[in-house]
Amino acid sequence: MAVERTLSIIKPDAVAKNHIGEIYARFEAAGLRVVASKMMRLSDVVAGGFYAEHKERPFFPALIEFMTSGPVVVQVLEGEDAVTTNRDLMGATNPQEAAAGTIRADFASSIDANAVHGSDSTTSAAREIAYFFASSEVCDRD
Ligand code: IDP
Repeated sequence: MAVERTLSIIKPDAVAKNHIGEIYARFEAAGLRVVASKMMRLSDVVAGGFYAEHKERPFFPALIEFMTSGPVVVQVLEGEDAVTTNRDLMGATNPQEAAAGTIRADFASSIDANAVHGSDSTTSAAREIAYFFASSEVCDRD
């Protein structure tokens, strides 16, 4: 296993329901360290650029409307196999299909409002981390 970094977003529904701390506790219990973090409200342009790969999908307008509906918390997580570890913690995209005990099973209400984002590969992680953070904003914790 290798130490990796991954980009995580606590989406507007989970922020509105005040689940930030509970979600951070799950990252930490799984051995992931927060090495960068900020709360922000995404503009249409920033949310659209982040999800550009989904631009032609029918759910894209609803996705952008949702992601801009309230503040999000964006973080870089670091740890052994961080990309897969975080995806396992998150559970399936549709919370009705997410395994018991995952973040989406416990905190998400629908496929639109599904509590968290996590990079799906180390390649995506590198792009997504650079999208939100300057390298000076990501801290070494060794
Ligand atoms: P992921 O977040 O599990 O990686 P992606 O396929 O990358 O899932 O989709 C990005 C986001 O777009 C999802 O988290 C979800 O909020 C939304 N989404 C994906 N598929 C659908 C759909 O079929 N209907 C509505 N929203 C969707």
